[in-house]
Amino acid sequence: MRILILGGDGYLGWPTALYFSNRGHEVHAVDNYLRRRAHTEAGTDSLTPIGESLPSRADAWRAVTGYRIGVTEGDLTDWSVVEPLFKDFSPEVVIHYGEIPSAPYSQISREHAVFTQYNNVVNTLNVLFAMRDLAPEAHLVKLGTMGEYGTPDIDIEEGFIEIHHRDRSDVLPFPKLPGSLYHCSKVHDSTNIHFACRVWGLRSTDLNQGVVYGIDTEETALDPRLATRFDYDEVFGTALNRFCLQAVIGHPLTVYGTGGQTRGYLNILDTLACVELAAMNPPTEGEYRVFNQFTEQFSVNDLAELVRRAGAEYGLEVRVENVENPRVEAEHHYYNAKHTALLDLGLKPHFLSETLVESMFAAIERHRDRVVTKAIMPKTMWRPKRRVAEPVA
Ligand code: NAD
Ligand code: USQ
Repeated sequence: MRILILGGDGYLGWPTALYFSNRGHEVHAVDNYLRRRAHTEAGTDSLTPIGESLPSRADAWRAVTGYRIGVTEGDLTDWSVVEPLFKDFSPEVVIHYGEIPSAPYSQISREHAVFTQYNNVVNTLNVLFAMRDLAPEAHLVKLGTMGEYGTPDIDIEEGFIEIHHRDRSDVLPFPKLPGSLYHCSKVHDSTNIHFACRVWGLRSTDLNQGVVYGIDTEETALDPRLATRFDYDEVFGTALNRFCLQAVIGHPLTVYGTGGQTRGYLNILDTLACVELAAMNPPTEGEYRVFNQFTEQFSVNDLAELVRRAGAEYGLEVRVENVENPRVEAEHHYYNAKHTALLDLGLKPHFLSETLVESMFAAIERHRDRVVTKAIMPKTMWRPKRRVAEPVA
């Protein structure tokens, strides 16, 4: 199949490009290096050294395997990039990772919030119009997030819920309670994609993904030049990846608040498997479906305890510290999210284990000299600073 991968230079996009290319698909990857620029501006970098550009990464892939990945270096908010891309490549599947993925980034300032929502919403709108006019039969596999639902006090369904109201009932989108302005951008995307399916007849799978962990995939492990990025800083690093790095460098694990926050998690290997299952089992014309993409749910305390235990086995002395929670989020809450659609399609999950955590310790140790320690502690606060009344002269 002809598979277009948007955000193909990113943590998940690059391994996805390799995965499909390795299975004989024609792959084209697009990126504008927004993520790399955000790190340069903040004085941080991926722990793992990554190829200097998409073309150089694609050259390395060709040298190692003989397979070719096409690339475009361009901004998806720019129609003059998106239109020729769809005209020339004529994708059958569009896998859309190409957004700002960070909740803290969107909470840094007004400018960061506006940029996050502009970037994510506008580039997805461009993709929808390109599909409507140039690839109406293609299947959009869009990366959404479990964080669109928030933590309601009821079970979370996969995208839709049957509501009975004053003697009538209907199946409607599950209510959304996004926890950051980044998560809000994903809700806006979902609304726009659902509209495009209902009104233009497009077909799409919205993958509401949980938090991803892991470093290596079958393909990235073939050669150091094929590594994907791995981030641990407060803005782009995610919980378990951060905890593993903190354990290796002897930094206390940064549990925010009391640590009861519970989320869905999955191994990066399962991200690839889920995206493949979605791509190979497309929805019908006009269908908008939602899969909850995670394999297990954990509290932050569960993760910290697992890393502490694995550290003890590995010979690391791991300390856990409850730091002031920079976010506004429930720390004690009910959480039970359905996630059976991908299992029904055949997903065989890689569950989290001490062995996996220990393999992450080993991979992190190889690059520990690259760690920027000052980027670890959280600085981005969700609540605005209180205004203090001006003293009366
Ligand atoms: P990432 O930042 O590593 O990858 C996104 C890529 O998209 C980056 O390389 C970035 O440069 C590119 N990009 C952003 N805006 C673009 C634009 N306007 N034009 C072209 N390229 C652009 O993030 P990731 O962790 O790989 O996440 C990929 C997707 O999965 C995101 O949409 C994210 O919201 C979603 N997601 C990630 C996780 C996770 O734990 N990593 C969990 C749930 C959902
Ligand atoms: N947390 C800590 N300590 C840390 C880092 C995080 O206690 O050092 C806590 C957070 O407060 C939160 C939980 O761990 O309660 C998860 O935080 P995270 O930073 O790992 O994940 P999040 O901000 O939710 O975002 C990540 C990805 C995002 C994706 C989302 C899926 O960056 O792209 O949308 O996971 S979900 O969480 O389901 O919304």
